[in-house]
Amino acid sequence: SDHKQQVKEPNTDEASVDTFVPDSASIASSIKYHSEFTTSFSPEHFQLPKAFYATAESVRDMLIINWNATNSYYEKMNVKQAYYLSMEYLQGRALLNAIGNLELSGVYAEALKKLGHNLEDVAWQEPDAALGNGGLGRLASCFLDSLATLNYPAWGYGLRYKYGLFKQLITKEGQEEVAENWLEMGSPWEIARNDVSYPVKFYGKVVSGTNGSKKWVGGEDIMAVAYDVPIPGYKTKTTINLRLWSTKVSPQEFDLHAYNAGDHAKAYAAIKNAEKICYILYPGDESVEGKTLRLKQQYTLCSASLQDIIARYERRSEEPVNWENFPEKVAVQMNDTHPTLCIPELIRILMDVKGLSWKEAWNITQRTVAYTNHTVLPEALEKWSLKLMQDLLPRHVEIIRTIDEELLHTIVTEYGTEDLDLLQQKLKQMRILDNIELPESVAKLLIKSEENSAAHPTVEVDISGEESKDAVEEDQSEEQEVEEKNDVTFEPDPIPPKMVRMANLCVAGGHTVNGVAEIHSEIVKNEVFNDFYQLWPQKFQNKTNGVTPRRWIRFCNPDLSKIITKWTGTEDWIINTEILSTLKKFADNEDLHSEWREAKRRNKIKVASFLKEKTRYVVSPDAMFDVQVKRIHEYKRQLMNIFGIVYRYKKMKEMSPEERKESFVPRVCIFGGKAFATYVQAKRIVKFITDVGVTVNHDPDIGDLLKVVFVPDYNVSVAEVLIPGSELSQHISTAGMEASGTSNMKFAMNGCIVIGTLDGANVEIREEVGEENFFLFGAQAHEIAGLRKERAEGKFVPDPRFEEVKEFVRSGVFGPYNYNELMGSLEGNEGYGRADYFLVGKDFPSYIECQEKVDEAYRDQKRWTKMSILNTAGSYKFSSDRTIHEYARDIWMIEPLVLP
Ligand code: NBG
Repeated sequence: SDHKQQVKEPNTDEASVDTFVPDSASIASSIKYHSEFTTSFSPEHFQLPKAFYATAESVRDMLIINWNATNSYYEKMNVKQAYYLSMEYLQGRALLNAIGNLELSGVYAEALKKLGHNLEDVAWQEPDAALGNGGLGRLASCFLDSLATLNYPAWGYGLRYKYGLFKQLITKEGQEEVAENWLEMGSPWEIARNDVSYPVKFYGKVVSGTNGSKKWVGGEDIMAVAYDVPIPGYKTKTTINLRLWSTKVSPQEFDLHAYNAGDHAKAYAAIKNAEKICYILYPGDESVEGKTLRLKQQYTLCSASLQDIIARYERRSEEPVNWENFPEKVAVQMNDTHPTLCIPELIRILMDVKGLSWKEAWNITQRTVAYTNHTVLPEALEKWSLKLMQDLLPRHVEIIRTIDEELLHTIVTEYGTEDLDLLQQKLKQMRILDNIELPESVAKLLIKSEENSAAHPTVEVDISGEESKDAVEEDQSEEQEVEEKNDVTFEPDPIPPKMVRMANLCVAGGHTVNGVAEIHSEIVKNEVFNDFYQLWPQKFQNKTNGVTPRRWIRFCNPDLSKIITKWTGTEDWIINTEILSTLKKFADNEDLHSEWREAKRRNKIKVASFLKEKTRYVVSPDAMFDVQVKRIHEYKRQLMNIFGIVYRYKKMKEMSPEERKESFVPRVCIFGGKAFATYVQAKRIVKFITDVGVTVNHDPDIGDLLKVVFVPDYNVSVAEVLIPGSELSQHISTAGMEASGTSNMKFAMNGCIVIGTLDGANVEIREEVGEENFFLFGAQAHEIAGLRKERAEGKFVPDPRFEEVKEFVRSGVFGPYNYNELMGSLEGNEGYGRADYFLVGKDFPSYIECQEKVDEAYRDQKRWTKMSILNTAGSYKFSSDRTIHEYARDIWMIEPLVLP
């Protein structure tokens, strides 16, 4: 009841004096205005697409007012700001989120009604902005919402890809990709900032100036132009900025002479060359061209953002600028290794442009940047060819060499030269540069101590001056020799490729390294970066991920939200998710149970009609909705899920109809997710799931007892429909492989029960919701290495049920497609290398046994509903508000700043 008194009806009495709260009439007239003067649609008609753009324009007006107020206030107060640099943002749709955060949903619905439209239909017109691949990009977007809501002075920086993540079609052949032109009609949310642009250089060479200064000259110049996207917070005026860079030709590069002389192709080439940098999210990087483009993208993000941040710092500083103070005003967070070039770029600008010494620049940089690791998959830890980087960014490679040398000296100091083998091993493992001669200053030390192994040489750290320059030149000439030799002999290259290890650079250059869930941060410390952890234990932290409760409960699940507000007595849970835990005390309340079940059922009906529209499969809302939606990847083990379904199907087929009904709870098994376009095995998995669906869904023996549906084109908006209507949610990765997962949090918040392994954030979810409200199975992270070894030595004896499933698939029940390769990956047949690397066979028995427990729990609807309530009640920790508070306090050292 305490809470109840605090509940504020939106837009009633106490709108503060300086805030104008629009009513539905004024909104309707704003929408009408924009439909006439702003959108580029037929003037006579006010149909849905136009209604969306006109509505969005009217919201944009309000966002811009707050966004301007926020930016001017930051400028005036000159407080420390955090900058989140990310190559990906998975924003999804913005309309309902924006009016929800502005608390104007009701009046907007009314206004649109007056104009003959329904708000929900209008909202569905918006293209889904997918400037990201999956969890990493969606996390960045959730963080922006929390930063704004909590009034933290912070901005996001990213790239404005013309084509976001591809659109997925599901055909007879499986997944097909088509380009997603989300900007086709223009984006009403962005503000083109033609007044904010910076030059970005590629290629060229480094020349020495007076007293050791360096200058990067020549090469190719492009312009990065800012597009600003206002990000409104919930129930606050604070509206922060997401600044996305687009690229265009720099005026000097456009060859007017060539154009006038009729060589149009030459003149256009420069335009294309600049613009193509921001065409596509994550271009395939198999080819040399693709790699260069990706590196250009990364550098564009880093260079333009840092130039912008530095310009702002200078503008807000008094003359002469005190660079030493830069980290007191600026915190830069690198979202994974993709923005690692921030480190050498900040050093370059400070040294070559602002005239600081190496020592000063290196110190300021280390105090400014921090790094978040999002994966332990070795193939995902970025490495760049030194040659490619040397060509594209010659000055940065010089700087990276110096950082590498500095690091080597630190390692020598730490380990001493007594145990030379140990030292050599550490140097090799921890270096930023892989397969590259040691710089002379370090090599000398090693030789000296080898000659004089009894003595204890003092280690002199000398990285300035001529020595390092010599080392650079020597290495370059050596590289040339190698190339020439190869040309003549045609022998396969015996020399391992020279690479730059970006993650090592991040750890050396950042003041903090964090993992994204407790178990993941332990793996980061004890395995992935253990050498560094031993050297700098104080750098390592954990920041368990979170998701925004605005988008992921309040706006996507209004029915459940009403119930939560009613039973907790307040709407404050939307900001203060701890309040959700008060639901615990009503976990057995029958009234709550029936309301809870009703809401879930309404959401399931929405899912059913969505599935019908997208796939034409008709499913019953009385069945259990069992969902696995995420990127398709072998480690996420969609294969185990579908094998479990095949096992269930086979058992059903062996039974009489009565027995069948007795033994199984009816289920709708829903899959969704995209496979990377060149990831063949993942695409086979998609094809297999859809084939199983075709057979099972048309089997008259089975009816509503089992349906298997693959939802095409899974994205943020699809998640917003599926999650509220799900009951069981699968997070079944091989333990130790999923850094965190974030959809597991969204499902738990919406009262779904997780079936999962002890991996990523599952571990913490289970802790919070209680082990009796979580379906656990499978091997644990510390057992995996041993199990793989056993597997490789041929000692693993597969469970007969697993063999049975494979046999059944091979018998051709699911159509003529040849699944040999798919099965081969599980068996390690010739040509399939690592046999069942993700241990599907090992975990299969405990998985299907766990699924039996799921059926049993579901049969008892009272028990299930209680579990569901306790999942929502226990999910409060997983709000991205909590995560952002932790980043602000422990890494960025920033304070909230509330607008007056
Ligand atoms: C992903 C992990 C997820 C994690 C998100 C957000 C990458 C590289 N990593 O487990 O796979 O939840 O990052 O941290 O996309």
